[in-house]
Amino acid sequence: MSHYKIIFTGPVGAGKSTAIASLSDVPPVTTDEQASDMTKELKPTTTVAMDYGVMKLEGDECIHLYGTPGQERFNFMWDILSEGGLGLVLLLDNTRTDPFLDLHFFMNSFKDFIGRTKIVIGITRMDIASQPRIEDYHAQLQKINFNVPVFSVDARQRDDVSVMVQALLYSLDPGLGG
Ligand SMILES: Nc1nc2c(ncn2[C@@H]2O[C@H](COP(=O)(O)OP(=O)(O)OP(=O)(O)O)[C@@H](O)[C@H]2O)c(=O)[nH]1
Ligand SMILES: [Mg+2]
Repeated sequence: MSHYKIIFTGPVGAGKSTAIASLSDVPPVTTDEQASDMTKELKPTTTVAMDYGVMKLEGDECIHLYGTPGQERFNFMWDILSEGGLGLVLLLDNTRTDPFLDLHFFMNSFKDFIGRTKIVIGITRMDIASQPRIEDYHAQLQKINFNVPVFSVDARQRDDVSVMVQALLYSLDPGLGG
């Protein structure tokens, strides 16, 4: 039996907990607590430690899905959760004030991890804000010499999340994407 671990990260409200819940084949573990400060204007709860879910593949293989808290004050969890991870899903909320700032912030925060693994990026809430466009994210990534797949995803839609994760798995091991 093979086990693989991938990490979901990104800013508050990008949809990490939602995406893991959409994808998981078992009831997800969440550590959401009532939000305080600015976060509660966005949504009632926020992840304080981690999310966890499992995606079953064909045969005995499964992918362990770990989500980080978005809030920077819990960033000590980012390294802990990344340990042993094979790939990263970076979710960005297109309605945030400056999604490119978020992009660069997370690419920099996870640069060591990204250096050793593979990454895919999912842009959420494009139904609410259609700008910036996917090609604008590609242009930003080119500036920092990254060629990363970028998907438009609604974290509530299992199929959207699944396509993005399959692309990541395929880039890790063409036998896995299925
Ligand atoms: N309209 C719209 N809503 C979305 C989309 N993707 C996710 N959401 C909603 O956005 C919210 C995301 O919340 P969470 O999943 O808690 O976000 P998170 O990234 O885990 O946030 P933290 O744990 O606080 O860092 C949920 O209410 C989702 O239903 C999308 O593409 N469009
Ligand atoms: Mg969360």
